[in-house]
This record gives sequence, structure tokens and C-alpha cells, in this order.
Amino acid sequence: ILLNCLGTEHSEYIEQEQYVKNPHLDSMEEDILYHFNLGTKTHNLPAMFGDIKFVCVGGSANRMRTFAQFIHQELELPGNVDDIRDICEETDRYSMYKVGPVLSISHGMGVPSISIMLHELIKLLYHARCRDVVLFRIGTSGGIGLAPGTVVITDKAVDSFFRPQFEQVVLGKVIIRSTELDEEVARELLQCSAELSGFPTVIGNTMCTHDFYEGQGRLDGALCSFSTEEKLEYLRKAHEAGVRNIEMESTVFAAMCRVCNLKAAVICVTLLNRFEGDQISTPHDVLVEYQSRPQCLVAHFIKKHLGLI
Ligand code: R2B
Ligand code: URA
Repeated sequence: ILLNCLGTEHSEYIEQEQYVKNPHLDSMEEDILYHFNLGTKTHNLPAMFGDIKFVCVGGSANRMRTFAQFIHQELELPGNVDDIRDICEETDRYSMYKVGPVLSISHGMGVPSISIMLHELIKLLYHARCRDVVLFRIGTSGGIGLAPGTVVITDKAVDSFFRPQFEQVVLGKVIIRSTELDEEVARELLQCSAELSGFPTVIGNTMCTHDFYEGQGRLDGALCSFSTEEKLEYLRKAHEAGVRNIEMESTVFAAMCRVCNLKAAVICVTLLNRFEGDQISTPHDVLVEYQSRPQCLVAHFIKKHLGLI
């Protein structure tokens, strides 16, 4: 048994950083990260990804390419932004871009899509022997009682019953995992927003649902079985429980990062105030500017951590 400088058993010490929580992985001769089209035998993952310190995930492939190009400029890295290529271009499930110590990956919409991506991402970080990585989800959301364009940094990710937990069915049984996020990273992000002072930012709870329409209490889906008053009552209850925005991935993102000892934050811009309506009727150029706001916050955070500002 090796001991570290604190006298703790080395095996325990490594476990803190190891990220994956699966005893079967070490006995596998090869691990194929199928949805990334990467593998431990076909790719030198430590050489390709070993220097990653920040991982940014978001729903859309285009937005995550834009983010990679933006961070390339912000970090003043050499080379042309048009040369940043999709590492997963052989598969059309997810897109992945690496810019210096920053990895930018798309995750699609909803819990099942992001959870598949996260399994493979966390294994990727493990195989690549990455250390001290911070994960950010940058996304869009519906606001509750906030002006559209407000950025919400998630305090707790909650489910549709406002519980800070994520339920996963495993072998026919429900496993419940906590969805608490890193408080210090959230505070630092709020500080970044104060320094940028370009848009309103709040810390609040984020509700994660399994549907955009009925699941988020919208009256404009193909199906709707409730009244306007019932919808507003639900949103009011959510607001009372500290919920400030609604999206579709935060609980599983928070839960998986927490189990795997990864520092994580969720930063979503609100596209509309759900007390005012359901349809997203804001002009396209305004929406594009809104979506750049979480990117600016995270870029500022990364630059501070790299000592660039
Ligand atoms: C936010 O936006 C998407 C739905 O439009 C979904 O992925 C989410 O969480
Ligand atoms: N994304 C969501 O999940 N809900 C919204 O209302 C807007 C974006």
C-alpha cells in the first residue's frame, strides 16, 4: 500500500480523482466509446485529451462549434478558428471540439441523450488520465418570473416534484442520486457575471423535466389536459420552491458529476418568462445573442483560472 503525504492510503487517494465508479472497466481489454467513435485501442486518449481542464457541454452541435471558436479567440490560441474540426465527425450522434485545455461537446436534447454522452465523456476523462477537470453545461431554458435573457446559475437541480434528486432505473429498481452542484464554482460564475456586467444573472434552482410541452406545463403542445389556471398554479409552486428556470438535462448532469467527483455547474439563459407565455417568439438574432451569454460567463471563468485576466 502506498501512502501519500497525508498518510492516507494511496488507493483511496487515487479514488478521489478517478472519476469512473465501475469495477468492471479495469478488466476490459478495450473500451469502445461507441457514440464518440473513439476507443482505447484505436486512439491514444492520454495524448489526445490528457491536458483537458474544462469541459463545456450544450445541446446543439452548432452552438458547441461556435463556443469552441469563441474560446479559441478568447484564449488567443494560434491557428485559424475554421480549422477546428469535429473529433466525432464519423458519428452524427454528438460533436466534439478540443481547443487547448477546453473540450466542447454537444449532448442533444433530454436526459437519455445527455446521460449516454456523460458515460462516455467520464470514461474518456478517466482513460485520458485527466486531473482537476471542471464541467459546465451551458444551455437554454424557460424562465420563471425572470426577464427573458436572464442567465440562471443552478443552485440545485430539481425534478418535476421539486426534489433535488435524479432517479435512474437499474435492473428494475430505482436508484436515487443527489443533484447538488459545486457551490464554489457557482459563486465564482456569479462573480464573473458581475465583472462582465452585460446581462442579468441569478443563482436559483433549475427544474429538469422529461418533456418540453406537457412536462413543462405548456398549453401549446399536441396534447394538453390542464387549464391555464392549473398551469400557472404549478409554475407558482415551482417558483415558491426556488425554481427560476426549466430545462431538460440538469438533474442527470448534476447527479453523474457528483457521483464521479467532478466539479460541475449548470448555466442556462432564459428564452422567455413562462408566466407570460409558452411559445418562443423572440426574433432569431435576439435568441442567438441570449445563447452567447452563458458562453461569455464560462469563457471569463476559464480565462481567470488560466491566469489570463
Ligand atoms: C433546453 O432546450 C432544449 C429544448 O428546447 C432542451 O435540451 C433544454 O434543456
Ligand atoms: N428549453 C426548455 O427546456 N424550455 C424552455 O422553455 C426553453 C428552452
